[in-house]
Order: sequence, then structure tokens, then C-alpha cells
Amino acid sequence: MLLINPVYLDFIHSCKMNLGLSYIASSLRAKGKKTKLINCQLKTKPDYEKDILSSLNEYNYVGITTNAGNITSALEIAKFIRENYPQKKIVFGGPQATAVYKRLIPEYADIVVRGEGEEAVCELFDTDLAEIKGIAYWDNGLKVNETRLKNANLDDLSWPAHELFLDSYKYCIFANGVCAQVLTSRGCSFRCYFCSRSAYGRGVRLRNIDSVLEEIDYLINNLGVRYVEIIDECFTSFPARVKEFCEKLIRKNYKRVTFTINNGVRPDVCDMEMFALIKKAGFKQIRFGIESGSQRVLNEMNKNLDLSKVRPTVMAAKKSGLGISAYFMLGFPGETLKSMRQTIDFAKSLPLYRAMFAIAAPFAGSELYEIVRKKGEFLTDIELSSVSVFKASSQMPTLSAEDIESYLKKAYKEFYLRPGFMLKRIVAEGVFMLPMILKRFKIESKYKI
Ligand code: B12
Ligand code: SF4
Repeated sequence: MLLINPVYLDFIHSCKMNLGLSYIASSLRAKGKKTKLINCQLKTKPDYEKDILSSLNEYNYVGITTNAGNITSALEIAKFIRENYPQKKIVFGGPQATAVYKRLIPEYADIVVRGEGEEAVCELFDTDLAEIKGIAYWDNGLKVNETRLKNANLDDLSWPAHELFLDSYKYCIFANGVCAQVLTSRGCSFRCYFCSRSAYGRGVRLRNIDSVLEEIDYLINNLGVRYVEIIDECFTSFPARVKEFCEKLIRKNYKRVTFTINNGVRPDVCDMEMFALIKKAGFKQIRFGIESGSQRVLNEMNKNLDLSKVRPTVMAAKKSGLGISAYFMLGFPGETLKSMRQTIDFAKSLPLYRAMFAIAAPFAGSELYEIVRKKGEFLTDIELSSVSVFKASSQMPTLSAEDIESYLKKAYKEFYLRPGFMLKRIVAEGVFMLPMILKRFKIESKYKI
């Protein structure tokens, strides 16, 4: 199967890799299926189109991954393949295709693998489509098969084919070395209404810590990785497991390897003891998902987070020596100019070295999507066009897109261009950090201001 990683709309994040495709590739390979990856992120459009055309001679199936950020590119690529090789079977997967499959088949895709795809994708080669759980396809009309249960035991899966993305690991702008992402669990049991649960549903499944550590060992010793990002949705929600992981990691005694927890960690599921251990194990930074400085807005989004717990947790993390950054969002339904102001002020009041502000987007597969559908207005076709979280993609009668975007600008300017903030960074990290801070501000604001 020819696997394609389309282009993100506005990619400012670290690694241009895709762990979902790496898992798909490794399960295909484990079944003896030939695979090749075309990572469009690393090429110009004429280059990747040329690569797709020349590779398609050898593959009958093309697998394209999708999410809310790359769907526009995914559809363009599918169209390009349809025009040039109409007989090839196009298979879509990923959270966006899972949520909007009805709009993809048959125009862009022959088959959509819905949810986790490791088993279903292998069955495509030797099983009647009608028998494959978890897929939708076209056969004189749209056929939607029975839902496939999620992979119950993550330890049964082959490790992701990290080596496919080695080239992109090198392009990580925030890492000081070859970077890789690791998933130690899948799923989350919270219900924040902006979160798209199409691919995983609810509930958490955990990997065996020793297997995770073996994978990390392989990354470091065989692939030369020096920056490991744990991208679980709820890594810190299981303190005993974090403890076991860190204690074992400490015993490994890796030199010059940085670990980070980059997904928005909930500030209410960690404490000083955990931070100290994480730090000792080689973690340099942690990113909190705080989202709003208004308790009312937090309650409305089902985040179930007590704002009064945030500051003490952030201070404890800071005290342990970890670099602290945080995610915030503006423009939720029910949001007002006052609540957006509270969010900006709250961010500025915390000892963060980086704040990522985004506009709340009603991603397909989220409850927020349903709220906007019922009570608000979509400003783009959010199902079939890539969403930028730096541009309003919806608005409610009570808050306009212009107001949300203008507060996003304020947030970035006010947070990064504070003399005190810059001075503190310089004192903490040396004068040579100034160009870095400005570069980071430029990166953060490139698409936003
Ligand atoms: C790490 C991560 C990122 C990283 C890297 C993304 C990447 N590598 O692709 C970064 C930080 C860059 C990122 C950015 C964004 N992300 Co993100 N991200 C994640 C996160 C936490 C993990 C992704 C992951 O590796 N999952 C593990 C793998 C194994 O799962 P998977 O990718 O879903 O793949 C499985 C199936 O979907 C399926 N599958 C996937 N592809 C394919 C292809 C084929 C052919 C087949 C058969 C099957 C298949 O099989 C896979 C194995 O089971 C997810 C949450 C989550 N739980 O997935 C959000 C998530 C994917 N992100 C999301 C969003 C919205 C974004 C952004 C648009 C938002 C933003 N903040 O800017 C941006 C997009 C980039 C941009 N600027 O345009 C949403 C997507 C929702 C949607 N409807 O698509 C998610 C689901 C979060 C959420 N719950 O709302 N993200
Ligand atoms: S935003 Fe984070 S905590 Fe909330 S439901 Fe999604 S993964 Fe879970």
C-alpha cells in the first residue's frame, strides 16, 4: 500500500511526522505487505505529485491519512490520483475521514477505515469488503459495516514504523536533535466538548511500560533519536504508572536525551512529587491544557477543571525545574470579550515560557461541532476543508469572528512582547536566547498576527 501523509494547512508544530501512518505501515509490514510512504510535508507539490505517479505503478492501494488540519490537501491528492490512475483503490483513514466518511465516498475515497486501522487495513487485501468491520465503502451505494472494537491490547500491536519518518524527525524546529513521538496509551476518559473523539471514542488503554521503554531504547540506540515527545492524551492521569515509567527511565541513564510531555496535560492530575520524578527522569518541559481563564467557560466546555488548582500546580511544576508552557483557546460559544480578556490575563500571570493561543474550532467528531451546527454558524465547510486554529471557522450570534481574531492577536502580542518576560528569559537562559525568543514569537505569530 502506498501511504500518503498530506500537507498541513499551517504547520508550525515541531515534527512533520504521523504516528497513525507509522502504526498502519508496521501492521501491514508484519503481514508481509509492501509499503512505501510519501511524506508530502517534506516536498513541493510538483515533487510529491511526481513521486506519487511513479510509485503508483507498484501499488494498487493508496492509503491517505486525514485530520482536521490536512483534509484539504488529502482531497487534492485523492483527486489527482483519480485523474491519473482511476483504477487504483483509495483508502482514507484518520479522525477526519472517520467523522465525515459519508462525504468522501465515492468521490474521493473507495474505502474509509473508521477508527483505529491496524487490523482493518490488513484485511482489505484478503477479505470480502462486506465482512470487514469498521469500514465504509461504495458498492452500488454507500455501505457502512459494523463498528470495529478498538484494539483491546495495545501490546499486541507492532511498534510504529518510526524509521519511515526519520527524515521529518530532523526538521523538528523545537528539538535539539532527531525527534520522535511515542504513545504509551490511547484514549481519554474526559469529555471536553471541543475534543474530537471520532477515532478513539472514550476510555483509556495502557501499554506495558517495559514495551514502551524498549521502543524508546530502540529509538535512541538504533535511530539516533535525541528528543522524545510523549503524546498521550492522559499520560499523567495514572500517577503510579508515571512513577514506574520514570523510575525505570532513570535507571536507563540516557545521556543528552530530552523528554517532553507535549499534549495539554490536565493541571489537576499531577503534583509536586510527580514533577520532581519527571524532571529527574530527563523531562525538560511539560505543556498544560488550561484552555480558559474563566471558570464559567471551563465549566461550559465540560473540561471539569477547577481553575483555582491551576496556579498552584503550575508553580509546583516550575519549582521542580521543568519548563512550563500551556495551551489556551479563545472564542468558545458563550465566550464574551470579558472572558477572553480573563484568559489572556491569566496566561500572562503564570510563569510560562511559552503560551499557545488558538481559536476554538468545531472539529468534525466533536460535541462543539454539534453546538455550532444547532446554534451558530460555520464560516467554512469544516468537514472538507482544513481548519486553521488561528482563524475563526465559526461564530455564534453573541460573538463575532472579528472579535475572536482580534483577541487572538492581542493574546500573542501581550504575552510575548512583554519587556519583563523577555528579560526573565534572557536572565534565565542567557543573552544568546534573545534571537530564540524572537524567533519563537515569529513562529507563534506567523499565522496569527
Ligand atoms: C500528536 C497530535 C498532533 C501533533 C502531530 C500530528 C500528527 N503527527 O499527525 C501536532 C501537535 C502537530 C498536532 C496538530 C494538530 N492537531 Co493533533 N493530535 C495529536 C494527537 C494527540 C495524537 C495523534 C496520534 O499520533 N495519534 C495516534 C495514532 C496511532 O492515531 P491516529 O493518528 O488517529 O491513527 C489511527 C487511526 O486514525 C487510523 N488511521 C490514521 N490514518 C490512517 C490512514 C489509513 C490509510 C488508514 C487505513 C487508517 C488510518 O489508524 C491509526 C492507527 O490506529 C491526536 C489525538 C489522538 N488521540 O489521536 C490529536 C488530533 C489528531 N489532532 C487534532 C487536531 C484538530 C489538530 C490540529 C488541526 C489542531 C491544532 N491545534 O492546530 C493540528 C493540525 C496541524 C495543523 N497545524 O494544521 C484532532 C483531529 C480532529 C479531526 N477531526 O481531525 C485530534 C484527534 C485531537 C482531538 N481529539 O480533537 N496534533
Ligand atoms: S481535551 Fe484532553 S482531557 Fe479533554 S477530552 Fe480531549 S484528550 Fe481528554
